[in-house]
Amino acid sequence: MKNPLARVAAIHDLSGFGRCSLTVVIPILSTMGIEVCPVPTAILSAHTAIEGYTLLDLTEELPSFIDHWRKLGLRFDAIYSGFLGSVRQADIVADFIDSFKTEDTLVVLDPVMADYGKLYPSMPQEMVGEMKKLATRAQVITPNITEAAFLLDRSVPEFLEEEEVKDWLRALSDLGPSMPVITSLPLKSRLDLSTVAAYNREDGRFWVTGRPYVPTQYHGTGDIFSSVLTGSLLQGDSLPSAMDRASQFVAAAIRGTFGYSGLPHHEILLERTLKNLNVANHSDNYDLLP
Ligand code: PXL
Repeated sequence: MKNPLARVAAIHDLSGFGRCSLTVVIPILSTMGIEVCPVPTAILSAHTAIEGYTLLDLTEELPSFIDHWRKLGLRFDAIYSGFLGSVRQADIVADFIDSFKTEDTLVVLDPVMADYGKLYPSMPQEMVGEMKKLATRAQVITPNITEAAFLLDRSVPEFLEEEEVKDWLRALSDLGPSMPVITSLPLKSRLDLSTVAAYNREDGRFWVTGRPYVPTQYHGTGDIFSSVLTGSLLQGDSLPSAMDRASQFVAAAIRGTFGYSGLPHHEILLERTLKNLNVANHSDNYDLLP
């Protein structure tokens, strides 16, 4: 039977403090009218940018957890994976995709491992190869520019010309995904914007959108972006519309936070902006990448 509401298996960590991964995936997709079934990869006291965090790796628990879902015969409209608690979990996620993916399942991989030129503190170098393997199974992949560089064995660029962006997107698509999306893109002609670009291999078109750059760094914005993108695609939006909605929402969430002073942990005040996801008339603001 078809699920009455779209249902997503969300394979991410649960960080108790610091709004990222499941604590943003669940509210965003729920607000968009989508059921979220979390597969928690690890439990942390706070995300790994907050000093002193604790991490309980749930690798051992996952096979029986997932086996129960197999026995229940659950069906998913999307499988959306993000931060993994160990390198071994990549094989578990691959196995999950192989057993639950049907012709109609959207597979989204956010290859969470790095930002600002560096791997996250808990990420071993081997995770890069594992994410590459997982990319072969995904339709949509949403690396930031640092993660894209790791996936492609390239160095993180200071800026990129339009033609180079197309080359990066084509190279990501060669790893498997028909719809690669790169965030935090340093596009030379738009360095004043926080830019996102995407490629749809099916029709050969490249897309770009951006929002005025805000001079600060927040954690969890990649998770927010990928969650809105996933929800939007499940609601039937085109790739550029979904990319644009996600970019617009992240920008609104950042501006809803930036005005406050004295927030020590660079956290997005997500709840202030969540209701925007239900605003009826989203006006699309994307371009073809020339
Ligand atoms: O936002 C990505 C992310 C997810 N989960 C954990 C993290 C991070 C980034 O730092 O530490 C635990």
